[in-house]
Amino acid sequence: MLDGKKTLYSGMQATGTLTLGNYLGALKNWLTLADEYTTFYGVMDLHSITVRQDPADFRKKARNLLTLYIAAGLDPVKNCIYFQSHVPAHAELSWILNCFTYMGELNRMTQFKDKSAKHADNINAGLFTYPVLMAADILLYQADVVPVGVDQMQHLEITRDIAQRFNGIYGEVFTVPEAYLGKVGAKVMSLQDPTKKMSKSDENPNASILLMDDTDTIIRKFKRAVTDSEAQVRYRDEQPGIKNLIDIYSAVTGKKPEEVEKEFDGKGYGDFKLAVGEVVANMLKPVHEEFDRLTKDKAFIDGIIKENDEKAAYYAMKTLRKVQKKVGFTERIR
Ligand code: ATP
Ligand code: LTN
Repeated sequence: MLDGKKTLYSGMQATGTLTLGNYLGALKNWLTLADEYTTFYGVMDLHSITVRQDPADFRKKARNLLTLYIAAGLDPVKNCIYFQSHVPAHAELSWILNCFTYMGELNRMTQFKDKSAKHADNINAGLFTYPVLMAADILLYQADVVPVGVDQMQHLEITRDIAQRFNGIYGEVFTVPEAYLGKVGAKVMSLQDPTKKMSKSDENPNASILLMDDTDTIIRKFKRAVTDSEAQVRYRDEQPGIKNLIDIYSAVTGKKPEEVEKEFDGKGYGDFKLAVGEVVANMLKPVHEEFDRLTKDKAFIDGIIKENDEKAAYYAMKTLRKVQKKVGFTERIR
């Protein structure tokens, strides 16, 4: 509890380019949370190197992600937006928590299994202990709530288990976090295979709308979206492609699926796809403009980085010192 508010922690890996799925499913929902919570959002660059990165490209992507958080509307004064790698306490607590996590627990993680299959030539120890670092992220800030998608629930569960195990031995050191289930988070599906989620690591460029795609590209990708031959805009499981487009249209416009069905009653898929493309492009236009403006203002972004790094480090250090004392490390002499 900071300033009488509960604490919220979340973040995204600095890999790939954000998709419409990341935006509607995560980022957009973060924008209003600062009123109710003390919020921390990391650019999770320590996690990113569990998969090989090209240094120059990675540096650019990480900074772009932080800039995009702000361009999308996260106020960097109200929200602590920072780079995970700039706060050494993450790596330090992660080591300590490694010693309170069992191999058997980590072996059960489905993300580890998936990523090892995908990167069979680089199954490194970091990939295996990824969830311990994630637990350190969350526990350092004594987070009460963590907004994550269903894919990350298993990691949140292990975070809770580690926290409870540690508290069981040393007393109430960590807040045990809960998953934050906000408004029904849109699950955006691939435009080429509506049974799969839209993902930034999809090889087919037509499957995902990237947050930085221009209007023409967005409209073209929606026009090519895989649908069906029913020729009616109906919200039903039998038409997963159309259902996904209705979900996207609803998430952007705030209209209910029934209202969308009515609006496009009797109209063809071509008209509907164009309309979806247009509302998405219009939603993203101000984000693009703000991103371009912020990218040019190096001094402003640098200032935000410096200020928020310090703020994050202050809170993280408080927890780390407490943990070090509890486990019995010798006190520092100053
Ligand atoms: P990758 O393709 O590299 O696995 P990803 O696109 O799935 O990545 P993450 O970085 O794992 O994205 O997730 C960042 C956040 O965005 C998470 O909270 C996740 O739940 C959310 N998210 C990702 N994809 C979607 C989607 N298609 N629909 C809704 N939310 C999503
Ligand atoms: N593993 C998460 C990213 C992530 C995260 C966190 C999310 C790393 N540390 C702490 C919430 C809290 C992902 O892949 N989406």
